[in-house]
Amino acid sequence: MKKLKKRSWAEPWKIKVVEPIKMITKAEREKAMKEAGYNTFLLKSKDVYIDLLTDSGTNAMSDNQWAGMMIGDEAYAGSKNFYYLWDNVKKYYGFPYFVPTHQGRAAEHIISQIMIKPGDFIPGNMYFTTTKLHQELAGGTFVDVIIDEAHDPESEHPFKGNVDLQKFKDLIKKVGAKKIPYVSIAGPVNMAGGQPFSISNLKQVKKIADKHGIKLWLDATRITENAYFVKERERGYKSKSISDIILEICSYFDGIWVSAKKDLMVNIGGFLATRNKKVFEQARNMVVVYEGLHTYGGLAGRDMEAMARGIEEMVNYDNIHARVGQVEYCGTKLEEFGIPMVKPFGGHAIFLDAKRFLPHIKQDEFPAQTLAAEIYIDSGVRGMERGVVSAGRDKKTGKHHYPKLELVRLTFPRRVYTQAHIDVTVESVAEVFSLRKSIKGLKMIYEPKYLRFFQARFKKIK
Ligand code: PM9
Repeated sequence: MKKLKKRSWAEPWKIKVVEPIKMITKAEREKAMKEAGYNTFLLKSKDVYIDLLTDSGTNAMSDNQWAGMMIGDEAYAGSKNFYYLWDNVKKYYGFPYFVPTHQGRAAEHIISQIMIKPGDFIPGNMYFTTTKLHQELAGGTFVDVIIDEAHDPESEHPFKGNVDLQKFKDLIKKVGAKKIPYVSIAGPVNMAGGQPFSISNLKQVKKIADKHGIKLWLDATRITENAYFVKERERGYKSKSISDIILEICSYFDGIWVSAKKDLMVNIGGFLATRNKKVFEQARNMVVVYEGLHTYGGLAGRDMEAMARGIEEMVNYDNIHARVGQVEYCGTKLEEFGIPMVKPFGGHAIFLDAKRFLPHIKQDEFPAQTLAAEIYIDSGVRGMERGVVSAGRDKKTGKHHYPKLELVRLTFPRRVYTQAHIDVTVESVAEVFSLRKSIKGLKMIYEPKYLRFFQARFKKIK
């Protein structure tokens, strides 16, 4: 008789509403990909079978969140949903002041414009596309001070999101603390593969920053995942709740910005929150220029209600355990086929290492862009490029940035797909891996000015 080795876990929810999906034929997928210029962002969603493009705004809301949508108070000013959301931001993130925005990058825009002066430098634990662009548009220069291990897909460091303290100190020495308005920390680090920072590293960063009068700001978009990894991996946190860990992390920061489209499991929304009254007053004034009145920030009352309820759900341990567990399930299955990936597996996605997957394709022929397109053609599974295309060009030389990490992200929307969808995805990646030697790279034929990965077009190299 087969002996039970370990007990399985299951998602803490059951499915009440379903949205039909279907797989179109391979010939149709080839045509769709060509028409989309080999850019998965340009595919029509009706042509996608399993959509792992992003976990942003693609989540399944709970019955409780949908019920909340029905009590949306759509008053132009002072909606009751705004006050409920504000209360939850205070309670779960620990900041007294709060400004809603329609999504994360709107909050990044406001914070960058308030905090950064032309000529400033912003150290951070690896760039994120929209964050860095807003810092640059405000006249700043982003400086990567993440530990070297973060750029190595094979390093098994448990906290690859940590700041390299020496790199941070060197920057202060080089440019002077006055030119560093804040340290821009993200947790987990999206572009590094969803890798967390540790609280002990954060405390050390804070100590150096305090000594020089430099503030810390946090991109808390997926902070629940970072808190989960701290609980699992950092000494002293095992018995703490996710909620307590988030509150402790936030206590080291002057403020945060959040894309609510991730942790909060809503389809739209964002916000910034701070303990700095002056920054708050400025942000509250700027939001009326770009988003709408400060009590709705470009959102409907019902959206804010769903966000407020989403915060309460995101801190539920079983929820976050199932979420990260799904990513781990996918990674473990892929490992059985010898697929090269970023290790350890991240919180929101599996990142395929395109450099090792397609070693015969040079980085300026876009291996990750190519791989994302090939997986879609094989099975209708849509992932996204996180490599040279996402990294953009050097502002001074005009040449491509060539990041060490050339990755395809298979991102899991929260509460959307089952293990069977993951099995289909794994088999597709394995199939493409078995045919990898015959795959040719791409040539870029159209490049937009900003965030080119969203809209660039490519053609196949013959
Ligand atoms: N992240 C993602 O798919 C959606 C757009 S970029 C492909 O990962 C962080 C850490 C993010 C993020 C968006 C934003 C911007 C800020 N910080 O998309 O504007 O991952 O709500 O947030 C995406 P918004």
